[in-house]
Amino acid sequence: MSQTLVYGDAISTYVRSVRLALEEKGVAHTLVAVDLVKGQHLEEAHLARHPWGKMPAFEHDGHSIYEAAAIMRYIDEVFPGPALMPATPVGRSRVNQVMGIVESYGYPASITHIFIPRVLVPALGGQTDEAEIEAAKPRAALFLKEIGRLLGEANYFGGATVSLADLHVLPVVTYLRATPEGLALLAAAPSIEAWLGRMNERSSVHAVMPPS
Ligand SMILES: N[C@@H](CCC(=O)N[C@@H](CS)C(=O)NCC(=O)O)C(=O)O
Repeated sequence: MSQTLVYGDAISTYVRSVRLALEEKGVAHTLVAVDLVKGQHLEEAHLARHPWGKMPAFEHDGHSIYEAAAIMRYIDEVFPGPALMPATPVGRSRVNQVMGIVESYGYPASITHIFIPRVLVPALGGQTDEAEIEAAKPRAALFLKEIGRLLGEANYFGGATVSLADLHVLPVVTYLRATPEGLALLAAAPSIEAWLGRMNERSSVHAVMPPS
């Protein structure tokens, strides 16, 4: 039987997105622990899987991939279960656009420059750079505004059913919401708050992102 392996830390947003895709497809997988806080992603064993020193890395049937979006698209195409990409080119372009926004703008603003300095740095005994957070807030606000605009009146980013875009956005917005700055920004984004409520009812989310 072929093994499905995700290398990474359960707290990582991108590891979570990949595992959410596997859960939505109903695919059993093994999470091979790579401790983010201990810096194991920069050790030789992990650099052999991911030369850029990031997570996740993924293996299935002897095929190795890194880059969360590429892994998620592979999962959607290879495994049976509900389609996680829309059937139309317009729908797929919307999903791909939202995934690109997460990677290029949403993650850096929300995680790198707000969640990490506000939550992780002090938890590890460091000093929060308040100016870094202040500077990131307009970008995080624009992220929420744009994904809200792209969601429109739909229940999910790809339309009526959950898509890879929803699974890419969710861990990022969840961590953003765990900061006072994110909570305030989300108060001004009611459609994203409502979407979060829908997403948080899913069994995949309960499996991969237990409330902390
Ligand atoms: N472009 C990569 C980004 C992955 C990434 O940034 N992962 C974070 C964890 S969520 C990481 O490995 N951070 C470690 C570091 O930057 O040192 C992907 O999409 O997989």
